[in-house]
Amino acid sequence: MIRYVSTRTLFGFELLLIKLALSNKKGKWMKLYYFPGSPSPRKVGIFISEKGLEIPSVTLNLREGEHLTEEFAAIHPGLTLPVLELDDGTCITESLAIAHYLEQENPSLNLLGTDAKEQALILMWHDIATFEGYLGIQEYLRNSPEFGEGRALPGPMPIEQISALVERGEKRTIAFFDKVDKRLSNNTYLAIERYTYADIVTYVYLEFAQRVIGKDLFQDRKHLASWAASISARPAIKAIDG
Ligand SMILES: N[C@@H](CCC(=O)N[C@@H](CS)C(=O)NCC(=O)O)C(=O)O
Repeated sequence: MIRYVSTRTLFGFELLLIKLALSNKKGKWMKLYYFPGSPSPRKVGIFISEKGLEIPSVTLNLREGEHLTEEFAAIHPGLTLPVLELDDGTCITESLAIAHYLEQENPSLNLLGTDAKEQALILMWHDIATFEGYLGIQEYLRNSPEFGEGRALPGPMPIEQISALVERGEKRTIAFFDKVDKRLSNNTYLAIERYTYADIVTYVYLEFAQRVIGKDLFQDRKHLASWAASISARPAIKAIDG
């Protein structure tokens, strides 16, 4: 049983505090280690906002290196965000695993599929977006001189940059924009006929990629552009963007 409540509940905040107090037997509360400016934690932030959940969070500014500490390494030796720490101290990393856990515990507003076919299609588009979109833009960003040396991959091990991956990363990313535009030319949403986690993930990657590359990559892709406009107008996304 998850000990938090919908922000839409009138007495939600009081209830949240009572439940958190009850859950604090071992001095631990569920919390999300988070940074809104990076794609992986942002996906989970939107997922939580869509579900109307209130989960205490600890923000670690990745750009300032606030996650590169022994204290955070004790929570997650992989040194990445997001991390969901449960009341019993269990730490769940990997955004899809966190989303899966939260969906199981909070099934209303289904975002990961209600049957085998829906679930498979959502996971399929999740993986396409991650391997083609996310890894493409990470290749571009993390091998660019501005990113700094030795951080070409996240994690504790220093990995040197390979400058040729900047161009390859950009190509992969642009190809992903084209793929999404094509898919949306005869589908309203990416995976199935309604908004799902696949749309959240893809939207976060594309919007991030556009900012990183510094060009308007939406405007000439009209299907993608109108889908992105409808996603960005969602109250849950506006709520976390402030
Ligand atoms: N597979 C992980 C990826 C987590 C990840 O790489 N997060 C990035 C932010 S998008 C990070 O924490 N980077 C830390 C760093 O670059 O040092 C997930 O889906 O959550």
